[in-house]
Amino acid sequence: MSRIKSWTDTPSKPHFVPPQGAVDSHCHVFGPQALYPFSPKAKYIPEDAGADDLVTLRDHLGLSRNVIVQASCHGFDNSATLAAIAACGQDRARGVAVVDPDISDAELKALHEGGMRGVRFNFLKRLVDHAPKDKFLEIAHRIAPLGWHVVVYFEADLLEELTPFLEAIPTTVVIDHLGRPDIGQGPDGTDITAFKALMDAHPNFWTKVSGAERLSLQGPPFDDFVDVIAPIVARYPDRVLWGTDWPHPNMQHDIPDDGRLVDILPRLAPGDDLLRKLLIDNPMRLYWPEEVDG
Ligand code: 0GY
Repeated sequence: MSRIKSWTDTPSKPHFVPPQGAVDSHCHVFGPQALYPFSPKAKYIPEDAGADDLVTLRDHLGLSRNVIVQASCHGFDNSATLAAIAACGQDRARGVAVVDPDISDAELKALHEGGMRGVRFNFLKRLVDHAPKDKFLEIAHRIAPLGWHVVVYFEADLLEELTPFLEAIPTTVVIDHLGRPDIGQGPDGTDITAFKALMDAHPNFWTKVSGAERLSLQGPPFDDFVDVIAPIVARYPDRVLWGTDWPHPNMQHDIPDDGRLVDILPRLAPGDDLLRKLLIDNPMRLYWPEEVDG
């Protein structure tokens, strides 16, 4: 398998200046392979994208903190993500782990000490071979006492089938990239309507209003994405997160300019109040609760 370079080394400087303390709540690191080899089961093998590059990007974009989500190419071995959290410092980075269902309590505790605050369940067949719901629920019950939450990644065609499983999760549930709706259906389309019904019915469900570069049919400046997703931010202001998704796993065409992804923010969340919730208050509650008053 040849290694994929899925990001640009020369992102533009955003025109939009994020508020001080803004969190990139969805990004990843890859390797470096020499230190942290990729999983034999990886569905793609990326070029190295480690903590130094992430910090350079964070500062370039005017962001303050990162939530580093374990990428599928590293399987159940969270060492690369933990090393990146340590390199950034836990005041600047926290993480979301992917764990073997047979993980021990001691290993979960070590992940917590290393800055993990959630676990991710991935249902994309092109990324993982197995997504055992019964095992995932066992894990969800075991991480609940740590104060962690569950992150789920699925596509819109699975929403209905997965709903009973999602409802059985005892923690906050964060849905990656809005469950990947078909943006081309517009703001009242079937996919986003079903997604809103799910969010309306479950106050413990949150979502990441990220993935414009994957979901938009039009590309920059992502007007179609903004038309469909800005109403979601307005409807659930206290249950939304945003992230760059750098280094954009698996993307091989139309590699996004991260500066332009940041430039969507004032249109996704118009006004200081919404922006502050999306970029600071909401992620701080999930990832740095010890810094949140009350
Ligand atoms: C994402 C996207 C993807 C990949 C992964 O863990 C992963 O490998 O998350 C994808 O290919 O859609 O946004 O994190």
